[in-house]
Amino acid sequence: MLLGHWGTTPGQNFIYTHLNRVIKKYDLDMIYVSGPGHGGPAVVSNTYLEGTYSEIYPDISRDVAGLKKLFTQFSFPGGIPSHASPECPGSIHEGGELGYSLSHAFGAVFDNPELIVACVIGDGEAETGPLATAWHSNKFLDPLNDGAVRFPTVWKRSLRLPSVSGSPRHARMINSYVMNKKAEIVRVYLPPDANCLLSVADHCLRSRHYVNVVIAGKHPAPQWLTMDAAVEHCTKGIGIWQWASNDHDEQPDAVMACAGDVPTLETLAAVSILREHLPDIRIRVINVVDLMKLQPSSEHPHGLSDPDFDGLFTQDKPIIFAFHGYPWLIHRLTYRRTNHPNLHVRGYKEEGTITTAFDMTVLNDLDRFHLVMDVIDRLAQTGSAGVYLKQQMQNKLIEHKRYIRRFGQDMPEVRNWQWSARGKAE
Ligand SMILES: Cc1ncc(C[n+]2csc(CCOP(=O)(O)OP(=O)(O)O)c2C)c(N)n1
Repeated sequence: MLLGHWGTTPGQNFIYTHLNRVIKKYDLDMIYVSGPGHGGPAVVSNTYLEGTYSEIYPDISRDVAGLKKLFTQFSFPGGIPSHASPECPGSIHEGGELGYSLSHAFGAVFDNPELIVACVIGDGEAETGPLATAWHSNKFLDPLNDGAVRFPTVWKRSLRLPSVSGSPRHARMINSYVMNKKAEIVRVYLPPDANCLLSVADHCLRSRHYVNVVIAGKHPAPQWLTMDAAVEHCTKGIGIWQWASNDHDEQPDAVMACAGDVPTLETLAAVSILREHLPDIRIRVINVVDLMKLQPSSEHPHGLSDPDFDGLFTQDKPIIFAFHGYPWLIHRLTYRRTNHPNLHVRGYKEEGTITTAFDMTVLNDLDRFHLVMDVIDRLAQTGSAGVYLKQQMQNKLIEHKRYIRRFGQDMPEVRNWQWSARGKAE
C-alpha cells in the first residue's frame, strides 16, 4: 500500500518492526507516533502484518482474500482514509493534519514518565508552525535540571479528531481571517476558474498593507470565463453571469449564487438541470469572487451599497447560495440585507472523509442534485413537474452512492459534465 510517494513508508516499516522486536524482548511500554504526511499506509500495513488488524476486523483475514480486501478498502469510498484514522487498531489520534507528532510525543512523556515514546517526524511536517514550536518542549522535560519554571497548568485530556481535506482547511482559514483580523484590512477571494485566479493573483501581488486570502483548488477544473471576461468579473468582484442566467427579460423566480470553484461548478450543473427540466423557471446566476462585497458598505470598503445588493439579489426572491466555507459565515456577512430572510446557504458543515470529489459535496448537501431540490422546494409554481424532478434528483443521489462504492470514482455523467445550456462566457 502506498500513497503519494514511496518516501517514508520503508523507513517506518523498518522502525515499527524493530520497535516491536525490542518491546517483545524487554517487555517495554512504548507508544509509536508517526508524523510524516504519507506514513498512513505504514501503520495500517504493520498492524495487519502483526495480526492486530485481523483480530479487530476478522473479514480482513490473514490470507489472500483478506489481503485483497485490505488493499481495496484503502483510500476508497466507504473504506478507510489514507492517513492513520480511528479505524486503525491502536490509533488514538487521527492523522491527516500535519504538525502534531512531536507535541503529542512530549505530552505522552509528560503524562507517563515511564513510557518510551518513539516519534518519527517528517521533514515536510517539520515545516509547520505547531511542530516548530514543539521542539521547545524539551525545556519542560526536567524542570529541576533544565531550569524551567513550572507554571500551574490545567490539563485537558481529550482526543482530538480533526476531519481533514481541502475544504475543511479552507473553511477554517476563511473564518479565522474574516473573524479574527481587523475586517477592513482583510480581503477574501474565491476565484471560480483559472483565468479568475490569474486576475485575482495579479491584483493581490500589486496590493500593499492588506491580508489577501485566495481560496483555489489544485485539481483540473472547468474554465468559465475568457481572460477579458475574467478581468472584468474580478474587478467587479461580484456579478450576474448573464450567459448562465435566463431572467434577462423579466424578474427572476430564484437567484442561484455561488462563491468558490466547486460551488460554482455545482451551481452551474444544477442550473443546467433546472433549465432542461423546468424551462419556464427564470434563474439568475450570481458569482461572488470578492467575499467582502456581501458586507454592507458601512462595514467594509468593498461592501456593496444596499440598492446595489438588492438589485442583484432582489428584495423578495429565494436565493440559493452555494459557498466553499461555513454557511453561517454568509449569513453573518448578509444579515442586514433586505432579502436575508429568503437566503438559503449551502456550504461545508463538517462532513467529510476520504471519498470522491463529488461525494464530498454530496455529504455537505452542496451538490447539483441537492441544489436543484433546494430550488424546487422554494418554488411552489413548479408543481407536478417539480415533484417529479425532485424525485429524480433523489434517485440520482442513490445511484451516485452505489456507483462510487462499486467503482471508487464518480459517475461518468458527473465526471464528464460540461456546461452546454447556451453560449459560453461573453
Ligand atoms: C497542516 C497541513 N498542511 C498541508 C498538508 C498537505 N500535505 C499532506 S502530506 C504533505 C507532505 C508532508 O511531508 P513529510 O512530513 O515530509 O512526509 P512524507 O511526504 O515524507 O511522507 C503535505 C504538505 C497537511 N496534510 N496538513
